[in-house]
Amino acid sequence: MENKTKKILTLCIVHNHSKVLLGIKKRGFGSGKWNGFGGKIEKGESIKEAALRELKEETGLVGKDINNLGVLDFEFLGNPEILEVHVFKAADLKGEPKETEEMAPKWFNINEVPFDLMWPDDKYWFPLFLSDKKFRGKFLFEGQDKIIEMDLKEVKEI
Ligand code: 6U4
Repeated sequence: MENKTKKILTLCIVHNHSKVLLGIKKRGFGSGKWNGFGGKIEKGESIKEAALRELKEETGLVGKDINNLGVLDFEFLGNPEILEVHVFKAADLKGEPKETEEMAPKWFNINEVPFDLMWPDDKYWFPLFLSDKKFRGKFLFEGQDKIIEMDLKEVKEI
């Protein structure tokens, strides 16, 4: 892990009872995949502020009590950068999301989450996320579709 730089990213998923809000990413890293909403931290922002800003930019929805449930490290073979993704839940958030330049949003029933069209790590941590468990994980990828090593655990505190 030495000599690796870390890039902090946010990921926020709206969870209203039996539904989650995902967006299909129209451009950039992970395009073509269904995912939560998020991105990079801007200067002077906390991670939570960045998560709220990205949620608003990408869906138009204004959250307030988002909960940090997970931290996931992603490493890619041949790439010295580690992505540290902070996963947040926005629960019971009212309003209809709008499509933006980056994402097209859609509500999914929690029994019909499209794992085959998502980042391959999502199927592992989503059950913890849906049941409000806190988690930490590390995933080593080859390309963007294959996990070579993983370690995921439920934790008491993030
Ligand atoms: P911009 O600046 O918009 O071009 P872009 O390269 O599109 O940036 P960005 O900022 O949207 O990337 O951030 C990538 C998003 O993808 C973040 O919300 C984190 C999320 N993400 C990255 N790897 C992931 C993974 N393995 N599983 C997952 N989400 C991931 O569920």
